[in-house]
Amino acid sequence: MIDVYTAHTPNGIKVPIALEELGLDYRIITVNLAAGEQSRPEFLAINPNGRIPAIVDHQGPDGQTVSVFESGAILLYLAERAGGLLPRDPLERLRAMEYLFLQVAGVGPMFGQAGWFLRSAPAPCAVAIERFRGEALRLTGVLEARLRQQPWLAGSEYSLADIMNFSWLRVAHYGGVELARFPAVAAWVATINERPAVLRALARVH
Ligand SMILES: N[C@@H](CCC(=O)N[C@@H](CS)C(=O)NCC(=O)O)C(=O)O
Repeated sequence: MIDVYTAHTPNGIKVPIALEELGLDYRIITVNLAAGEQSRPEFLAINPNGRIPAIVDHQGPDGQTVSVFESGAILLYLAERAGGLLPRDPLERLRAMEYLFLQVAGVGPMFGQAGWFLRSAPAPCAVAIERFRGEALRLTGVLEARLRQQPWLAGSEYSLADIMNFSWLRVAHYGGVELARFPAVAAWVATINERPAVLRALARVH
């Protein structure tokens, strides 16, 4: 059994989706972000960075209990544990890694900051909105170019790279990005939205 500490946010839905796709048993433990539960000592013992998602796998390496934080690390751990969501073809595997790290280092931070400055900043800051929304738009263009060439980010196969990026692009409007301008990304989001594993995962995360 895998305990998933999470909430219904772009980063928070990735792990349940991956677990559903891989057919692994898991239990959701909702972290109330508004109440600051991510900063409590018992949660910091699992993720010293104080962010969701994090997991505790009670059947980790050598049967030991292990905790993992950072969504990219968690999805790689789960993919290797279950033997899925990572292409076997070496070139496609490499592409999956590229788009996984593009999400972690680019798409997530840029959309996150764009959304914060657009919606939550205590005072308007036009230069920050221009910078972060501009980067979110540019990165969506990178995904658009890839998805015009290939059905999935790794290439021919759905992978953890799609789950990572989908989780942000399905709420692209949060970062001020209209998907009508990016038809290949919009079609890819719509396709992933209908996957049974995605529907099951979204119904379980609150
Ligand atoms: N790079 C991290 C980002 C995690 C993250 O920022 N999670 C947000 C929710 S989407 C969070 O926990 N926010 C709580 C806070 O800011 O205090 C990952 O991919 O796991």
